[in-house]
Amino acid sequence: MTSEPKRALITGITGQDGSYLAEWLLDQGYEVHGLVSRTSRPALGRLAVVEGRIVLTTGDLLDQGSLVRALETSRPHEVYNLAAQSFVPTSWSEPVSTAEVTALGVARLLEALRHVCPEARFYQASTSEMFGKASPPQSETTPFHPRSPYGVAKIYAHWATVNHRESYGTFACSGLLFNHESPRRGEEFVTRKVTRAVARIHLGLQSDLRLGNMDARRDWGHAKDFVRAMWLMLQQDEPRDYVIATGVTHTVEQLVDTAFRCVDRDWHDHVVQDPALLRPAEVDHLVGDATRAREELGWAPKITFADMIREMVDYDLASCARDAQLPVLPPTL
Ligand code: NAP
Ligand code: G4F
Repeated sequence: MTSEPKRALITGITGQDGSYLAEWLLDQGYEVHGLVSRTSRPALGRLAVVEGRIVLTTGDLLDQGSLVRALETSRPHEVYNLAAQSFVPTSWSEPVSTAEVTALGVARLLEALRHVCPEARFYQASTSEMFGKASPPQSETTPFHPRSPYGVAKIYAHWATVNHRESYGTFACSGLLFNHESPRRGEEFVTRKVTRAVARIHLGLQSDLRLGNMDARRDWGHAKDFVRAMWLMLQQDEPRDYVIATGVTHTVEQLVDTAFRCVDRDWHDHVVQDPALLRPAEVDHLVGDATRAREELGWAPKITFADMIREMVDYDLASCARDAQLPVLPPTL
């Protein structure tokens, strides 16, 4: 007798993490459903790797009825809420729409969950941006001090998740994830902006790279490692919140240096610091203490920072050359 597969609904499936999580869950034997908006088409490219193997449902965190319908259709055992307005600078230019999606969107989804499938397990994509100004290393017990409207919205979503668990006994977890990157990272985030620029400079398609604060420190891991942690949280006996981080921090300048070295170039010849790219308030230093995740989930990252940057530069070299119809030359030529 064959048992029915577990079903998961992923919001934000067209994003970086959504695509890796969909792959991971398919590998675990899940039936994977994804929430997409009517305007998601440009981002669907990330899902090429899982095309034909997932079920897409239209819906939006701004629209309560669409969330109810998505849950009724997919009847999930697990819901992963990855959808958000996730780019920090946009949260200053659009603080209200950021709050509508990133904060209130979670309240709408939790309410829908409570009525349609209260037994489903729930994962909320929380972030190290919530720690903001708090001194490193940051752990589950570090008090929040957000430095952007995005961080503020994510704190609402975090507490909405915790409160839902405490009020209704929901199996709801908040994953406090530090920065994680990959070749599927959006091009506006600093790692991908840098690796794409390195590729384009090496191919002669661009001469310089404009950046803001190069002193900021981030704890950068690989998205592939981090989505595994999301899944592990929902497989435990009891729901808890976990910091997920590598415990290793680099400055933006070290990131830039690592990426330019991949093509044997000196970043000083190409990088221009642009005051227009500085933020109204900065998060200076993030480094996570993931002891709880290591001890309770058995989670540890497998991919190093240097290997990840190399993978991203190689990917961007190939894709930029393909787009420009150029041959890819070895870095030393
Ligand atoms: P991402 O690439 O920016 O993806 C965001 C996703 O949210 C996209 O699929 C987007 O869909 C969807 N979305 C935006 N507005 C929506 C709405 N109104 N209704 C439904 N879906 C909507 O983000 P990511 O890097 O994969 O991150 C995943 C989650 O983890 C986010 O919540 C982010 O805030 C959080 N997080 C990320 C990191 C990190 O370092 N990557 C660290 C901590 C936490 P379309 O583009 O198709 O509209
Ligand atoms: O890559 P970033 O834009 O990521 P940020 O702000 O840390 O946020 C990301 O990680 C969070 C987890 O901590 C997520 F919750 C969030 O959704 C997002 O995925 O910027 C990283 C650092 C910042 O200090 C920024 O000031 O890089 C600095 N930076 C310097 N020049 C730049 C640039 N960032 C961007 N995007 N573009 C620049 O030109």
